[in-house]
Amino acid sequence: MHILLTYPNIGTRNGPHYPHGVGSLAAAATAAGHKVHVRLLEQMPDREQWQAILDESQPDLHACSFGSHQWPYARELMTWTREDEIPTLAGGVHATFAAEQVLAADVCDWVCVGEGEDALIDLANGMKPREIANLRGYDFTNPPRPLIADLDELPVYGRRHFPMEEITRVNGGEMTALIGRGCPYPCTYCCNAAWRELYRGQAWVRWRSLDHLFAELDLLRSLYQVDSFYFEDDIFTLNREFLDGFLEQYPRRFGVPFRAYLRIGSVERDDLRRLRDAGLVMANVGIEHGDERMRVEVLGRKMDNEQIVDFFDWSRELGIRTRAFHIVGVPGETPATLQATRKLCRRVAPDEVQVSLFEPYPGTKLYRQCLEDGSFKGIERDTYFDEQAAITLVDFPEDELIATYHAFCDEAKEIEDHAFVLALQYRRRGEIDLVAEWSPDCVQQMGAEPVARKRVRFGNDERFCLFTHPRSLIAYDIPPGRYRFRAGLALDPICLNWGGGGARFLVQVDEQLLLDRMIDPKHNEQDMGWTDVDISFTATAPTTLRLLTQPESDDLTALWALWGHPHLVWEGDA
Ligand code: B12
Ligand code: SF4
Repeated sequence: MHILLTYPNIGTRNGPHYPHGVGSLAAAATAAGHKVHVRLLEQMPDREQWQAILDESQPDLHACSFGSHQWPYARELMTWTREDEIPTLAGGVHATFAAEQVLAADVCDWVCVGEGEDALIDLANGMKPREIANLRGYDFTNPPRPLIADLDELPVYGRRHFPMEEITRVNGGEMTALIGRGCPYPCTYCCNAAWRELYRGQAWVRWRSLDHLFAELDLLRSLYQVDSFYFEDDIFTLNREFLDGFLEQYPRRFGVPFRAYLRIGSVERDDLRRLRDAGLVMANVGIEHGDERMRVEVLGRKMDNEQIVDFFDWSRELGIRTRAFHIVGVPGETPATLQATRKLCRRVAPDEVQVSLFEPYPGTKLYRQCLEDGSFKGIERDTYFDEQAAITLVDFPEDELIATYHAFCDEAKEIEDHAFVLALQYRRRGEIDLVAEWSPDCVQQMGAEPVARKRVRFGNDERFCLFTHPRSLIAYDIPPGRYRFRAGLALDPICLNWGGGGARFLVQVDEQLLLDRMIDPKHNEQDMGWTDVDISFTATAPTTLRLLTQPESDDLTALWALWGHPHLVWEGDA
């Protein structure tokens, strides 16, 4: 059977990514002998474009996967598919926990409640829908089937139905993977508690074996350019036995950096050190709320502010970058409690700050509560980074909440900048670090984009950089002395797959040209990564050191030049 698997990722602001659930369905259906066509939709097609997709794949079945924010798009796509009389199955987290709503819209034939691999295969194999466990129709609700207890039974899959080259390219060479499924914590805003409830009596939290995981990572590395991995599981460190094995074997077998989600309270400083030594370069963590009472009583997250502060301090000391998530406008929020979140965020200064407006997801405790107390407005938002709140708050007028949310988002940029400087202080190398010494006053000329500071990594080599869009001129006043100027020159990896040419990097002291170097990795492979330069010079009087970048040609497309860890080493008096 030809199965068209679709995943609308429209309006989420997430960018193209590999959806693990859809991948697992594609792998399972293919292994069962079916012909799978996957379409990841980043923009809503119009009716004609959708028809072209249907005509191209000629599906016998349309299987659509979506979360709550994407339900309105999925609804439209399924309506159009039905006009062509193609049977349609809806599945995923929204269909699972809002099955009534999906069926009430009357846009598909069946809904899959829960894990979908075997249900999809049964349907594709021609079994009667009424006999397929997990399926719901308009006049029947079949019993659930057991969870897949052993995840190693699932195929090791090379993701060939997905545009993986494009996905890894736009994500800077990062390849995502899962080490298991599920999370055991009771957070009231998250679907994990709902999944656990659905599968009560069974082990919702499961892990793959290391062998199964590593076989997948090996396969992915053999098929695609993988510079780092990103383990997108809810919490990476839950299974200590798995973790110990991973930390021991991963660096030897793979040796590329990785990123993961951690939970404050379930990792100590030494765990972080071991993770860092194995390659963890970035930890994603939920702070969610700064008011301890709200965090525990409303969100169901048992952790105190002291633990949160410790976690960020440890990470900074160990050189692990952090990305922290915050939710604003949760039930019971007041201006004072939101202020507490901003205050804590400022205190811990994550390297990346994400602020979102609360959304009550079907199946969660807070969803039920917001329905019962009448605060749920019932609006459809395609993202939680929105201009509208999903619920009405008694003590926080909506216009004030939205204004404070925006103020927090603006403040987040300042916090990230502060985090950059703090991280730099820990990592400071070289006697005069020109990234640390930099201020906007040093910029005497800049191109289409502002000169800024940025952390950039090629493989394992991350550097604090000056980021410029040629033509640019950055100047520093320096005292007399004998110096060495050292830096790594590169074009930002995010521009490598675009057109355009290279950049010339020039260093001048006292009008004397010390360096004139062209870097053009788009046409010259050996310019990929950092090109290190080391130049000696003497300044007999106070002088100006100038770092210039120039475009090679008039084509300035994606020409982002980096001075990686530029610094001066003091070698003595002139
Ligand atoms: C990894 C992850 C991501 C990744 C990758 C997304 C992905 N789809 O893989 C990224 C970072 C990109 C992401 C983004 C977002 N995420 Co997210 N994410 C997760 C996480 C942690 C794991 C998802 C996963 O891979 N599970 C493992 C796979 C195997 O399970 P699955 O996807 O549920 O699929 C199975 C079944 O649902 C079913 N199924 C799925 N689709 C279909 C279709 C058919 C036809 C059938 C038959 C069955 C079926 O079968 C699959 C295999 O068993 C979950 C939390 C969780 N534990 O589920 C949150 C979660 C899915 N995310 C969530 C949210 C809110 C988001 C964002 C909106 C956040 C944002 N920044 O805007 C976006 C939305 C992106 C999108 N287009 O949907 C919510 C969704 C809540 C909801 N009701 O919609 C969750 C549940 C977390 C939470 N808060 O509770 N996410
Ligand atoms: S710890 Fe994270 S993934 Fe686990 S239940 Fe809480 S919010 Fe969900």
